[in-house]
Amino acid sequence: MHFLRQRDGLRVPSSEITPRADYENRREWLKAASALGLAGLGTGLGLEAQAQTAGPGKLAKLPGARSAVPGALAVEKLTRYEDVTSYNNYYEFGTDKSDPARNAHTLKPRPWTVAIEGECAKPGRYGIEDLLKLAPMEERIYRLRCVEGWSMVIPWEGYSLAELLKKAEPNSRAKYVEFTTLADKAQMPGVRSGVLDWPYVEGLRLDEAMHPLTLLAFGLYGEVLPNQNGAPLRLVVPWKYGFKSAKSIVRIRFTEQQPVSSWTKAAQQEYGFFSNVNPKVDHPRWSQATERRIGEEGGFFAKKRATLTFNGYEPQVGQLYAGMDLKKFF
Ligand SMILES: Nc1nc2c(c(=O)[nH]1)N[C@H]1C(S)=C(S)[C@@H](COP(=O)(O)O)O[C@H]1N2
Ligand SMILES: [Mo]
Repeated sequence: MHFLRQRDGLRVPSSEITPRADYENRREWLKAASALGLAGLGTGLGLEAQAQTAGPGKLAKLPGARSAVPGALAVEKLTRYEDVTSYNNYYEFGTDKSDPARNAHTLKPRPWTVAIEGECAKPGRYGIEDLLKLAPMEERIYRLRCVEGWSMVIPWEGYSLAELLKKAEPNSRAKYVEFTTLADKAQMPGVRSGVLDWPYVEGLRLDEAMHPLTLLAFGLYGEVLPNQNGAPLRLVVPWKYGFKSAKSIVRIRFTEQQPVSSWTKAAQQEYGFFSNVNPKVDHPRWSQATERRIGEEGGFFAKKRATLTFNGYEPQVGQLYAGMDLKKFF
């Protein structure tokens, strides 16, 4: 099924089976909103929260209220669930795009614990059930741009990572946040290969990690994350290349020094610490000016989209990098 999100925030499945009650509710809400002079205020009001992206009914439901965070709802056609869950990068399960969907059934997302450590007043360990209840679940529609030159538009369920980080009360020495993900040979066949230096480690500057758009995701399409997409919890940092969005996180550490990410370790000249999506800074081996939207390929005539600075999130995150030379700090 394809879903369209229209400018007014209405979401219409292409099969045109929008539940009638939902539609009626919305009409009522629009009437009420215009009476109050609220029309055109956009997302995040009243009945918006009722609209959910229909899931495929494969995994446990995980509904999220439509997010009110500015920029959190991309107005774009969603990538099909089938594509989101069968075309993946998750090297712990193999390096082919089809490997994670085929191999990740051995990942055990329960029980699961995330350790919070380092430069903070309240380190601790959180079980997945507590994390699910830590803050209200929101639905966010983000563009995800892989450094390889493809992109998707995915409805995620989760909440701002800041909700969890602030509970730990980072101290004045905390300048960065390091994320470590599971590396278990028993569950992950790819960890026996030397393709990366396991475990997979990523990092963000503290202000990037605290930005409301930085999402701690537990689900997609209204259901819990499929294993291949990083169950039971992962990051989604929409203005950065996909590899910054670490899957199946087991440890979060506040640090004074800039963390060394697995991809930087593998090829320092190719994968910088920031890795903000930037059409003007090419990867040493290929251009980053355009991208291919998964599901839109048209063979020989495939249309390429222009890649946007900060993946289109410049209004929200541009000021984080004011005065920085983005060619140097790539
Ligand atoms: N642990 C871990 N996280 C990871 C990766 C990985 O190989 N291992 N791949 C990254 C890359 S390169 C991308 S593009 C995204 C892909 O997320 P998706 O498969 O859910 O689209 O996950 C990122 N997170
Ligand atoms: Mo990627």
